[in-house]
Amino acid sequence: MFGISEFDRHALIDWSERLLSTLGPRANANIAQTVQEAVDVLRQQRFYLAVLGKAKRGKSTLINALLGRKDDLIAPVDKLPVSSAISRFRYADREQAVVVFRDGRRQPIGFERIREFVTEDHNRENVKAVDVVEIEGPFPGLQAGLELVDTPGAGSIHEHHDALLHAFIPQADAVIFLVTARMPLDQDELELLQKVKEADTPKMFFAINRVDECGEQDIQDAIAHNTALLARVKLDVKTIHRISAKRAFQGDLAGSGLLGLMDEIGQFLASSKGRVLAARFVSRVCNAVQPLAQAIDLQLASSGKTAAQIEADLRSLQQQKVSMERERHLAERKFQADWSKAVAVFKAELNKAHHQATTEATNRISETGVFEISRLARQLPTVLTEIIETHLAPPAQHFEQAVCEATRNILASYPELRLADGIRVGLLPPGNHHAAVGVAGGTAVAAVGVGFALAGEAAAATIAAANAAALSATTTVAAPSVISTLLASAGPGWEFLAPLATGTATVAAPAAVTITPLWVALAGPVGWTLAGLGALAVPFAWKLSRERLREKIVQVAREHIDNVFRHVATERVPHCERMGTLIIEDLRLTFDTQLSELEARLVTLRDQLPDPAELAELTSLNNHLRKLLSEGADFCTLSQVGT
Ligand SMILES: Nc1nc2c(ncn2[C@@H]2O[C@H](COP(=O)(O)OP(=O)(O)OP(=O)(O)O)[C@@H](O)[C@H]2O)c(=O)[nH]1
Ligand SMILES: [Mg+2]
Repeated sequence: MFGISEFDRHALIDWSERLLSTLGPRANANIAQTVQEAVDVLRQQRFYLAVLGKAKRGKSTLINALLGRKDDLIAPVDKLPVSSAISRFRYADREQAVVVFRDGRRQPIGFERIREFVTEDHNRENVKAVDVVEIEGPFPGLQAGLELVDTPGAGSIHEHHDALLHAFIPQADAVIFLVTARMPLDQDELELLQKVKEADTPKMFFAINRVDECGEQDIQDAIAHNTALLARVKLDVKTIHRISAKRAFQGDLAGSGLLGLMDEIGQFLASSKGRVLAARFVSRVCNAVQPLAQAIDLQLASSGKTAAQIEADLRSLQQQKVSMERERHLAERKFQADWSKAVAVFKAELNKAHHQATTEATNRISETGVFEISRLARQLPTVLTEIIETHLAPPAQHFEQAVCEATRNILASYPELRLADGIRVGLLPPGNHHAAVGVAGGTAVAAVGVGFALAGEAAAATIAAANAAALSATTTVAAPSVISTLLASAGPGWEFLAPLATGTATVAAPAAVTITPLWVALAGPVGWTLAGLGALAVPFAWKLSRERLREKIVQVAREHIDNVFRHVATERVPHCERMGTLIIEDLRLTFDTQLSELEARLVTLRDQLPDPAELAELTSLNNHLRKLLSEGADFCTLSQVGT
């Protein structure tokens, strides 16, 4: 298996060492430790391949099969939800297991004790506070640094599994996503897929497991269904593998379908492992250094002022805060009114959509020929999903447009404070934020991290030229998260429109926010797309006469459409109603917090103006740092070309 070349590895490690030595004593223990950990991972070429899926999809069985185990001692398997903690498997000449606890303690154990720490039976809800169990042994296939990761089942009755999983997913370099053909993908699985997508996991392998339990038609249906769903959430999956982990575990590798999956994994590792490792390394190091770089940036950007000028800014800011209250109250009242109207319209359109969906479903079923009826029974989840989505999407879209409009208005009319030298303090909608970042470059990006974006063309030029501009820019408070999420999800005129039926969209402002379009969010826990519907097709598929079957399908379809619309009306609409109030609270809180941060910063600056020597040192450090950080980005590009 190929990895990263010796030459590239040295270059990357050398780069991180130069970065640390440039920072000198400013590099605190946290930065040094994170960089050291990243170097360790790179040296050992560790590549985490995690198996993910809902409970009982066969994840631990697959791990045992891939490790060539004859027993389930190290990855316990059962009919009830089993795995309660994360286990990692890596190659070593000797067998050993170490339990790593959340508080950092490490306890070596024998293989026979692994069950005590990773199963719901012995470590219920992970009461033992296990962070991970590291298991080593002469496992075939793991010699080149590949580490397999077994995870607890998502969306099981054990809620803590999801928290564990969500925290782990961003660390995975690649995942094998396991589903089964008997149960169509449900809401829990869709959410898990979203998490993988949000984490930008470099690669996902997808497999339908337990195919030995199903007929060919069920497998074909599941493949078609999953293909459509993966396309809908815009996840790029080359092949949907059909496997039986159990058969492979029992020794029938050839008949298990596992060879195809292993082949795809091998090819990916050969072609891309180096690129993934390099990119991961650079991003870990850059993320560790970024807060410090931001602080330096901000200090420089405000260094041109005298203490008296800063004092004047401070007083002016405090006076305007008092007088802006009335203006703010008016803007909020108008927003509340617009929002309530949007909700009322949505409710009315929802009723209409409910009726239309029921009529369409009934007509489709009635018009289906007698010989096609059994097939329709099997495809019912997909058919109903389509119908519901078709009718639910337009009202949801209208609602999105109306509330986005209301949100844009409040952002535009929210008060703005002006300080000396043209400093303006105001809320910035995420769309403009792109422009701000574009203008002010690194400084603005950096400043966002501490709550402000410094922009304004004149100031940006100064910052770029001398890295020492005063606070004479537009000081812009990034729009609060709820609003960015909402605005990012829809509304004409926003360049990052998330088109209907897109699972997620990533927006770079104010920090990277990954959002789900509102109309998908509306489904919420109902998950009208599939949850629950999957069970419909199975129980009566072949057992009833065709005409009885038709009646039954109509009845079940109506019930499910009723259920979905009822849930949207009773669960999601009230949530949408509350969102308006939340947005205002969020807006207020964000603006107030950021104003106080700005005040505190001004006070510090007034009292501790850096002397010229300090400034010169800071400027030089900043230049070096920027150069090194951009060198890091170049590594990723180079290694991409090289592999
Ligand atoms: N028929 C069949 N059963 C399988 C297959 N893979 C796993 N199973 C069975 O499915 C059940 C669950 O398997 P596990 O490997 O424990 O599933 P898991 O996904 O790790 O479950 P959790 O740890 O609870 O999330 C066990 O009874 C396995 O024997 C398969 O390919 N075919
Ligand atoms: Mg398991």
